[in-house]
Amino acid sequence: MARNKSLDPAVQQMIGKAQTMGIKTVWDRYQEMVPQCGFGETGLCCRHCLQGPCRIDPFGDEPKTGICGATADTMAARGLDRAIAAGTAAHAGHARHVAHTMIKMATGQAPAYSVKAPEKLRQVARRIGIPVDERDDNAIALDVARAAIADFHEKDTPVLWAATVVPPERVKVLSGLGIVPRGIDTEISDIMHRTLYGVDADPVNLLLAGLRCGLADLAGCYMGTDLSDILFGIPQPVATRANMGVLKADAVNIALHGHNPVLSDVIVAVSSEMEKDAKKAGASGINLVGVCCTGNEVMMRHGIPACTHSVSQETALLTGAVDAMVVDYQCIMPSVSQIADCMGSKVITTMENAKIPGAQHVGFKEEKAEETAREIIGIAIRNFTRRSGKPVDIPNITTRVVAGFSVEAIVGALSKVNPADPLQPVVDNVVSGNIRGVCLFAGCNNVKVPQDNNFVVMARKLLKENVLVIATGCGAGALMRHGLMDPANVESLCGEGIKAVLTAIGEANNLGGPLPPVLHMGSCVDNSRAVALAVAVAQKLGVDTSKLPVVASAAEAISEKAVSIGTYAVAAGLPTHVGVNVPVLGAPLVAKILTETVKDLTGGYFIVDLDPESAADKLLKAIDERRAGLGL
Ligand code: NFS
Ligand code: SF4
Repeated sequence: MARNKSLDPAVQQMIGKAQTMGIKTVWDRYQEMVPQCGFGETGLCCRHCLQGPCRIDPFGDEPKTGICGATADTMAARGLDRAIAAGTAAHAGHARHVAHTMIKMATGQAPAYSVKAPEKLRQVARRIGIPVDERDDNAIALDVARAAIADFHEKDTPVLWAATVVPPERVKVLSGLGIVPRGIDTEISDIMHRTLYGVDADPVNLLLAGLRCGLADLAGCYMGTDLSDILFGIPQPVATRANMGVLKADAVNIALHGHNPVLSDVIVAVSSEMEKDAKKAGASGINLVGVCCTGNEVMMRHGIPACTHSVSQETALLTGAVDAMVVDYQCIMPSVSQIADCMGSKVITTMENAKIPGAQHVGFKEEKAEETAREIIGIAIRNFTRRSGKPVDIPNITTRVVAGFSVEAIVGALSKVNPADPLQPVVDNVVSGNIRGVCLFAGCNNVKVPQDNNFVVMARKLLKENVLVIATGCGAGALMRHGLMDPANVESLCGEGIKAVLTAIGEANNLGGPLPPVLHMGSCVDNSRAVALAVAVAQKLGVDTSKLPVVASAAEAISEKAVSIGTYAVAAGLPTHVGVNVPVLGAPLVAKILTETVKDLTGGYFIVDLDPESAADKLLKAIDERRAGLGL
């Protein structure tokens, strides 16, 4: 039974435990919600004004428009736009938080932070036109952070973190469509305006604005990655482990959950100095583990092991071994505080905009980052004292993971193969067919899909077909928990071409074996790294990104952030698969534009397919079409 909920044996074990204990999880709550509302599911309900709610039945004799006259296509396009705006707002909030931290760092108000990657600081500064010669780190960082803040508001020039991160040819295509963003917040606000009662009713116009907002989301993500790399370091390959077996019965286990490294990175930094306090409390030490994208951030930069991801976040607490789950914002189910209560764990919220009833709140200020981090670790240690001696159930399951593949790390590894021209081997292997194409797996696990099933089935199939697979977010989490980031599995998982490529790079870097089958590029904001890689390869080949044999998949998406990311993937010209129903399918024109017509505009398009086998086939077909277009 548990298998139709999750493919992960550790999660299955904890679902069994929850059932025995009579604790409800996300899977139970889903069952109680079924059947879900068909109007909402197909995008045909609207609550944008107080005359509503309105719904349209695509089959029956009921009204074909809302009370104001909005058609199915208007409703669905408005709804989708609002999802894109919400996702964009989340990444924007994240990026702005890092930018403010950088300003405080550069002006001496936040001593816990410093410039960890001066070379990246200069590279970013140069890209956005900030002088670097003979200037010290803090002076440049202050200008970069101020330029970042300026990108949120409308100005005479386009958003820097959008217009400078894609090739000029792409900017030309996007400006021709009028979809280069003018300010990140401006675009979010524009969507809220035009989707208001009685404003934009034209589905095409609405969707174009949605694409522009999607590109504002690319800017937020890219900025989040750039500034985090500068403050916390550029990820480099690191060996670690994943799944719930990384919890230790005798240690103070702290699960870092959410998204922003601004707090979690400091917790990692001060945890070693608090080891002695943990030992005094009778623990073997402090054991930090990651959940969701905060987990990805600290795994990429510090090799912190990952406990679990996305839809299974509650199961981490069901082990009874987590002393504190420390959360910042985004993707944190409010249910965690109830489950923590049952299990004697503590959920600690830290952000002013993300409090959860039943959780303890420790407000985080960058100015006092280390003090807050110590306070949080102290709470976890005290909770360990209460838990100590009580039985825990830690599934004895882990997988080996090699992570840390920033673009810089990939280029670094490639430069051992060809020091003069690191990207040439990629081009050569694409031309020879050793690399048939590239697929990015991104986004969440959704309760409507047996957890990890779509990711694992699709990635296995594509690897056999010699597609280079990269991953971010909880998609990366899914693939790592099933061994797809363990170099030892290259032999069994990969087709001959990809195997040869991963092995050659591994050997040139003296790794004693290949790179892992799937390259972990980071958290969801780090989908920007995938864009950066695609842009670098496109420029090397001298073609636009829409010509590359590169595809993307949010195979088990949940969050509105996955919607905004999918939108910028399409705006960047990529065929983009979504493995769950998107609430537009009741609107024929909108569905057609997203899956077909948009191809003529940006080159990218959505593929909605709930079956992972046929979805993989469609992505392969898209890759082969692109190869044919390049004459390969
Ligand atoms: Ni992405 Fe990361 Fe995970 Fe989905 Fe949530 S943690 S930002 S939205 S659930 S992948
Ligand atoms: Fe109904 Fe129109 Fe109001 Fe939406 S905006 S709730 S369709 S009247």
